[in-house]
Amino acid sequence: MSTERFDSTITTTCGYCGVGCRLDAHAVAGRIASISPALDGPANRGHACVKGRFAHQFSRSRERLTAPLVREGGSFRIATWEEALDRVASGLRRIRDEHGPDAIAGLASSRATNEDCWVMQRLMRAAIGTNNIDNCSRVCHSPTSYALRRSFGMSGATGSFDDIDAAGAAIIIGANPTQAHPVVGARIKQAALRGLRLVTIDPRRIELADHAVVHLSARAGTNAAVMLGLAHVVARDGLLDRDFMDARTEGWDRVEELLEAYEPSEVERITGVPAGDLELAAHVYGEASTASIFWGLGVTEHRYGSEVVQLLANLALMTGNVGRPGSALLPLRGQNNVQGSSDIGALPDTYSGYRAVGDEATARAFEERWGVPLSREKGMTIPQMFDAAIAGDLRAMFIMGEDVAQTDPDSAHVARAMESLELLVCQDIFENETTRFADVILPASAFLEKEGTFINAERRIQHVQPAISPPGGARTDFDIITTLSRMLGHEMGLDTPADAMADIAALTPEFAGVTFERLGRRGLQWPVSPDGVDSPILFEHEFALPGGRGHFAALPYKPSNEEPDEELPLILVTGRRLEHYNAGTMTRRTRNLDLMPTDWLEIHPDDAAAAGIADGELVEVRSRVGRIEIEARLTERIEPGHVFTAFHFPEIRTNLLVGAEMDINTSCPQYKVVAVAVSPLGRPVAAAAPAVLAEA
Ligand SMILES: Nc1nc2c(c(=O)[nH]1)N[C@H]1C(S)=C(S)[C@@H](COP(=O)(O)OP(=O)(O)OC[C@H]3O[C@@H](n4cnc5c(=O)[nH]c(N)nc54)[C@H](O)[C@@H]3O)O[C@H]1N2
Ligand SMILES: Nc1nc2c(c(=O)[nH]1)N[C@H]1C(S)=C(S)[C@@H](COP(=O)(O)OP(=O)(O)OC[C@H]3O[C@@H](n4cnc5c(=O)[nH]c(N)nc54)[C@H](O)[C@@H]3O)O[C@H]1N2
Ligand code: SF4
Ligand SMILES: [Mo]
Repeated sequence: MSTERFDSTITTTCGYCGVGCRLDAHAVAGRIASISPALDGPANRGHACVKGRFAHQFSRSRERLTAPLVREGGSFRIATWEEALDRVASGLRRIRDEHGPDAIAGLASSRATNEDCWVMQRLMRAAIGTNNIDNCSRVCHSPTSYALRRSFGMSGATGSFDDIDAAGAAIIIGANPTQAHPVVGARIKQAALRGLRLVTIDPRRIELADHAVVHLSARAGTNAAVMLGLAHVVARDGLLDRDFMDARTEGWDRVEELLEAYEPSEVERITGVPAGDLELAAHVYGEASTASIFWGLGVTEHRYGSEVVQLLANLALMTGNVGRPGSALLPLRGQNNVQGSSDIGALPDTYSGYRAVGDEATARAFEERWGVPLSREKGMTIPQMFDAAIAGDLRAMFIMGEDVAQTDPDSAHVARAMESLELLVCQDIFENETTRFADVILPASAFLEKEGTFINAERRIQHVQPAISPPGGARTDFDIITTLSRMLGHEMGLDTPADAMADIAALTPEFAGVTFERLGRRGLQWPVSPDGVDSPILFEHEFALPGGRGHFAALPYKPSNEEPDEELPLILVTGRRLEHYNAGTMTRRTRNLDLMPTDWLEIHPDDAAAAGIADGELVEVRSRVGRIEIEARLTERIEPGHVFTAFHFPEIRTNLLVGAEMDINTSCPQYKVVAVAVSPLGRPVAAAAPAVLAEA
């Protein structure tokens, strides 16, 4: 495409998923005219998906928030920035004075930049005085972060997407890359066509299963048994890398003992995976000279999600498949900047670089630079915040870019929490299910409208640049938060996002050498040394734990406590669709709505027949905590006993069904196993309204 017709072209980073595609955003008359993939993007190499490339019309949707809104009685009215920010600052000040700083909590947005999230966590810690700050990593890959820190000592992918091309074999477990990380999905598919030997593990026959040597259709919730079974066969059949294990690991003895119980036949009984398929998969991984593991939420969003990630790390340690090109552990981190929002410390228990808030030396360094005393107490996680709100202990929440009322589990419980707050401030680009409960709504800017950095799933810090300006009176997240901090008496002294990166670099060893100039067009993978050298591969010579060794974890399989029974005989699995993104606030305001105007429930023909359900029929789905209505569609690509849907449409309200079960170590919700009953309603499905784009 010729660029002569555009007023400007800016290279920036996609604001949807964690692949981190570099995009050329072309503007005409202050609007995005088109987006094309940057040829030199290190993750995307000239490719992009239907979201990054085409889903940009939301930026000038007539429904964008362009002025602050304040609640007056039962409705909202437009307010000046001065009035709205005054209301926020005086409300926060009053609650802090009357109930203490821990009566206030904030959420940083993993859709926003590192610099936005940095000032947000600094607002909570330094201006308010609490560690009550969290981000959506809690409901996503917090188990990955926890487990990688325990097994290896650092919370990030051990390699890069380029490892796809150097790998002889790969396991993809609980991830659906062709839908959720499409450019990586395409790279994996291309590699498979060239000979990469794939193992896929999923209760659904995902697209990449068609390119796999073997697909293991394990029952949802049984990943631990599958991983222990694979490890059993690797050990039994002499596929261990003894040199690597001796030189670089510890804790094998207890694992070796544990593995005895996981004979393939026993694993078949627990998981439904045929013993022969399990053995084949173990050999595909164990015999390759380079082998990588990719995983997603089908691993983490479970009661024992963090333990399963430790078992993935075990398998890599047993075979020496870590720290080399082609041998990587690659968690497919979800949001464009969920890696970054966590790295920079928008978490209740850690400062940037995952250093504990109780660590005296770290806390002192922050106090010295910021000039205020800081709390040594861990703050609340997102689910703890909701419980505390209902109990009356949490009085105010400041939510920047997260639609908790749609996307967090047990929507009825979340709604109760939101209603219990004295003050709810939402800072977003659209009204959403959560802003309904707000007292003040602040209009912010989307990724196409601001400067900063995102960190993708391969730890790559990439530059984000504005292609257009914010609409109407909307301001950048950075501007709003730093202004508010000033009003609360903490002047951050950060005029630009680049200043915030300097603050991060000064306080965070992994970011020591990061500046916007140094990022260039390819970005830098942390840790970045003071002279600017980055780290595409971690743990080449030693792990980041005391003593330098990787840690085996002896963790047995335990069943989830959300087992189906006679009343609720099916397992509901929830996840993603290609065309839409999470709460859908953005993609539902683009032509992607034409591609997918509404959602449906996937059900196996055998289960449908047993329940008397025809293809296309409206059904009721009932769980222990809620019910929804949705159209059923029959498919043989799902394992009998399971049904599947996504959560992108507020009118469907999938999360009314999900209960309070969560990962035992990180409180990541168990979105992936919900016992349900499905029954026909005998009413026709209402025709979906035709997509109308309200562009301003
Ligand atoms: N199009 C699109 N892309 C997105 C997003 C989006 O909303 N839309 N969201 C982004 C975000 S925030 C994230 S975190 C990522 C998520 O990316 P993924 O983790 O790939 O996405 P999911 O579809 O949630 O889940 C992946 C798979 O896990 C499987 N699964 C469920 N339970 C189990 C189990 O017990 N065992 C095994 N082995 N598999 C299981 C499901 O069947 C599903 O196919 O995607 C990101 N990219
Ligand atoms: N049933 C079920 N539920 C799930 C999941 C599942 O697998 N199953 N997955 C969970 C996971 S992994 C995740 S990550 C969550 C995601 O859930 P959310 O984080 O709630 O979803 P998003 O749609 O990504 O975006 C949140 C909000 O950010 C706003 N926004 C976008 N960009 C910006 C910005 O630059 N600044 C500001 N201030 N706002 C912005 C959007 O308009 C939107 O309202 O959903 C979780 N919910
Ligand atoms: S793959 Fe992810 S980062 Fe790339 S264009 Fe699509 S949504 Fe954006
Ligand atoms: Mo996520």
